[in-house]
Amino acid sequence: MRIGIVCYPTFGGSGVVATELGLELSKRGHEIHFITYSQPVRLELLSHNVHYHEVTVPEYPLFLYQPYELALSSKLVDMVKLHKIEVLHVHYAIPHAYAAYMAKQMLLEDGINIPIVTTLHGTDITLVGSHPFYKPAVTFSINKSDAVTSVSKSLKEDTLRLFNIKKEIYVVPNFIDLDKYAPKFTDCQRAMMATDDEKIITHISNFREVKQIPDVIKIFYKIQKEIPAKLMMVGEGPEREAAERLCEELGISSKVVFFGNSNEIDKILCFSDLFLLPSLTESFGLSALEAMASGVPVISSNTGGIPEVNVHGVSGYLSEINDVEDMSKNALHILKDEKILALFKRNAKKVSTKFGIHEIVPQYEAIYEETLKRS
Ligand code: GMT
Repeated sequence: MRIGIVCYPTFGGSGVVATELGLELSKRGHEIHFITYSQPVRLELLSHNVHYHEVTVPEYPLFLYQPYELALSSKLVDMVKLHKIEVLHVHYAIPHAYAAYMAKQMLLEDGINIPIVTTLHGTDITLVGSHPFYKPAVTFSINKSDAVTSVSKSLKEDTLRLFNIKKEIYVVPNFIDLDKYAPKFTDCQRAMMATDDEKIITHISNFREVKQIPDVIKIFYKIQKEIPAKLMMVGEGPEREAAERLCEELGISSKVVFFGNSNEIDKILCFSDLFLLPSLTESFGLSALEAMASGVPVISSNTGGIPEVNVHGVSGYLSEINDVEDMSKNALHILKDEKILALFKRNAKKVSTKFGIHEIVPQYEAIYEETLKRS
């Protein structure tokens, strides 16, 4: 199939999933066209069946807000016609599902009926999409999609609760290329980060409020009071500066490394002992899955789709949101005993195999085929 993929090209989970999906589909023989405003960060290699088309929005002083949706829908029309794209798969409803619907209508004028598959990722529903300013447009574009998928059961329930949805929502969980996380680094370069007796704790996110960054620091503060430990903070976002200040106030700056955004999280996870994800809400928690695939147990909040990924008492522990005390206690339970740590590491890896790329991607292929048959 010739498939157009629309996504945010940044480090966020939805863009990562869309990119990994496109790359895997290309390996399975499909022709993939990424259509977005810059080359997706995980799209390192373009090949004969992986193409990238940039959406440019010319600046015009009249506009306070440059009309990205308009530029995107026009680009979609042009690319569908030029490359004979058969299906459009849009990741993150806002504004992608809306722009795709407009493109579909324009293409119908030329006798082309392109199916639209919309994948809901989380904040497009829970934090942004349900805002009254966006809700009618988001509801409309979900209902007008030819197929709708969500990355967890929890997100499906949230969508049905928050919007008046008339379409079936298929749950297609996020996935991971387990081969990428096979223990291929013989030298993990752990020694560069910590001494042998120190445990390495890691957090990876976009440092937004929803990630509860102060909780990450507070949990680590309690851990390092009991055992030698280092904290790796990976990612960039609005809460980073405050987090660095909090580390200073608590006198733990020398034990915390802020990496910024990284394309090499597998290398960082390779030397990590524990992953922290105390989010307020999380439709899936792709970073937790990436940690588990590297054999890193997860201490997380019990919210949204996280319990569908992190199995309590097996791959890690779940606690109530903001229960720093419980999360620290669970973290220390795992970290203090080498045998328990080894068991949780093995378990985390095992649980992650439920989400292997080769199991999940065919589910998307089946959805594309079904929408094509109907169009
Ligand atoms: O986590 C974020 O804030 C980024 C956001 C995104 O769309 O890029 O992530 C959402 O989609 C990911 C991929 O499906 C999920 O793993 C994340 O749980 C989800 N984030 C939230 O629901 C907060």
